[in-house]
Amino acid sequence: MPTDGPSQSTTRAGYVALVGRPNAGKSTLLNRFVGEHLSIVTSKAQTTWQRVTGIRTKGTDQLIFLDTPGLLETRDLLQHAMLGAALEALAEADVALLVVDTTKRPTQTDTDRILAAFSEIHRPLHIVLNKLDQANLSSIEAWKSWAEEGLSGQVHSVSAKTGKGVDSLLNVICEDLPEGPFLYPEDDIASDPVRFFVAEFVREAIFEQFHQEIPYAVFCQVAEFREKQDPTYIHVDIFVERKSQKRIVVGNQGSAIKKLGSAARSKIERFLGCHVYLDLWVKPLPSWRKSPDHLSRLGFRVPVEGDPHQL
Ligand SMILES: Nc1nc2c(ncn2[C@@H]2O[C@H](COP(=O)(O)OP(=O)(O)OP(=O)(O)O)[C@@H](O)[C@H]2O)c(=O)[nH]1
Ligand SMILES: [Mg+2]
Repeated sequence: MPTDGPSQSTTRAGYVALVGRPNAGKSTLLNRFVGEHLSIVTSKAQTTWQRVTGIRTKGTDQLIFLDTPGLLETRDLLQHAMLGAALEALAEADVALLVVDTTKRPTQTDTDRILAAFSEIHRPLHIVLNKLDQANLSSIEAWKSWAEEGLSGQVHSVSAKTGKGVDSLLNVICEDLPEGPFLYPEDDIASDPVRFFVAEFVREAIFEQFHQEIPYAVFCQVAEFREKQDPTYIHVDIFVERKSQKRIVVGNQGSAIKKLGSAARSKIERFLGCHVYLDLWVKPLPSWRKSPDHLSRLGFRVPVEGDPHQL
């Protein structure tokens, strides 16, 4: 029987960028929206270096979430590429989510970096006050006043960690999606290649195990992936900037890399759902964070003069 009113099959689909200062909880929120540990999360700032896509299909709505690196102060070319990735996702999205950490009060640097990024953005904006589970009332109030002064967007309070407030935020975002067909099959939750996630899980294990400069000087790339054998064979190159860093990552008689391999393998096996033989090779690639050639070979989009996605 034909029905009156809007067709039952009207669908909405769109891109939703998660943007904010480093460590605000963007990746935790993406994982919560999607229901899977897709984007790596650590307690250290600047964990996410590239855009990560997570997809959630909910009835007749499809949300394609874009997790992004934090809006940081840029010092080297890698950080310029990271900031560029965040601004590019923001420019492409249909809806913007600004995620802020309410366990800390807003600073002048927060204001400067955020307002600079959002100055040209004329999309529906939701300001997400995150870490509600750990925040004190006065800093939540400080962020609420901050939001009223600087930006026009709906304010929501959530805890990405516990999930509080996340479902109602999701429902509100759906209202801002443009009408249109789904952009991905309904069951898809990710669009990045499996190799990307594998390399990211090794990097997550590095962030957890090492401190000071090592996590920020290391990049991982899958060199070989043989899934037709059991266990699946995966060779990951771990690029470091200096030989001294290689010695730290390998450790005394290989102790550090053995521990790293075991932690990373568990993460990858959980993600792939199969047994894995993980072969980690540590290779010096001098000053890779500053070299346009190395960065583009490692998959970063290197900013050029006059790039619109730079501040
Ligand atoms: N208590 C609490 N901690 C949270 C919450 N959301 C995220 N965190 C923690 O905050 C830290 C940073 O979380 P991420 O999700 O990696 O933050 P991010 O914004 O993606 O950080 P970058 O990728 O570095 O920009 C981790 O230790 C998370 O466990 C939350 O709602 N409550
Ligand atoms: Mg992140």
